[in-house]
Amino acid sequence: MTDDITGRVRAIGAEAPARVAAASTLDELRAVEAELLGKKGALTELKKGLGALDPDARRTAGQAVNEARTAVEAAVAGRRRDLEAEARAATVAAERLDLTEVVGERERGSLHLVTQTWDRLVDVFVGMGFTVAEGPEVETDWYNFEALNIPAAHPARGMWDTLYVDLGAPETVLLRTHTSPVQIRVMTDGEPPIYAVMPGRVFRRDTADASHMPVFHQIEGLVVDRGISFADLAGTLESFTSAYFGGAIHSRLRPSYFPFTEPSAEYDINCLNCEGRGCRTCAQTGWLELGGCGMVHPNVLRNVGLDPEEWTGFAFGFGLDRLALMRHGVDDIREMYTGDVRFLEQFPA
Ligand code: 2NL
Repeated sequence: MTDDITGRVRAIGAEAPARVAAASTLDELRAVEAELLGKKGALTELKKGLGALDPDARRTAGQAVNEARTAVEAAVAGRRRDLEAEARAATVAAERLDLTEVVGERERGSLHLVTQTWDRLVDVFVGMGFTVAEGPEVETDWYNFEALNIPAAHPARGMWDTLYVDLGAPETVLLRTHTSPVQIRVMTDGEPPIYAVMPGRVFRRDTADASHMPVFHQIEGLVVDRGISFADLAGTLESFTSAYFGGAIHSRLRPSYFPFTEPSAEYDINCLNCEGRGCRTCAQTGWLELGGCGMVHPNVLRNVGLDPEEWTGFAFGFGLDRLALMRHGVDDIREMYTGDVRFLEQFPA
């Protein structure tokens, strides 16, 4: 009887670690704990039998019960710690929030096609020894017309549909219709020799269509020095043409009329599409008109206080937007000013 109880108690104590370890959840562990240590558990049941034993056997068996109890309690406590840690780790993993964010690559803009064209033109002229001058966009009648040999009553005024500004006497303050007033300012404020280009925004009272905008851009050039001839003008424009468009593109001058130059000429370049062979772009002529030019009119030189017997010069001018359109095969100038990113993105730089 004694051996029986003590033996069974010891067996329980020996089996306990394996049974406790087999519990894979906290609920299972509680069940194992109850089976071993609870009020109706195995050890409690065996303990009830101790009263029937003789004192020596009772002491031995009682000691075995206490040892078994201690061993079971330690095993349960250890397993509980492990299971609780596992449960906490599972909760943390399940409730984990990903607070990181993938930040897309930053998009880089680019300069507008007009600005790119402006910069390249200036680069080429600076490379040829010209300086760059800029001036006001709101001008007076003198700088925009009078000084340029275009008197008020002159029919040539009709060449420019002018936007007047409500300042001073009627029709005396205006939005410049060309960059030529800057050339008048350069000649008035400085001394020859002058080798300068003037890029800038200009304004005409025009309805927007495929080839006209009321606001557009020009670049003009001016040379004033001693002994400047028409050959210098032709040579300068030919050098510019091959520097800007490449060696396959050449220039030609055709007689024309401007009030501020005499003689005057239109400035053509080989068609950029067919390089002069003839195609639909140039109506089979091989040539595209880029701008105008001529020898500075003696009246203009007098107007800025220069003696035409001492100084001669040439000037030229062309549309910057028009040039950009030709160069890139764009068929509508309005594309330049609607700010549609699908158009602008085609000219990254
Ligand atoms: C064109 C033609 C031209 C000029 C501009 C000029 C300026 C002064 C004196 C003489 Cl101060 N001439 N500039 C000369 C000839 C033509 O421009 O078609 N521009 C878009």
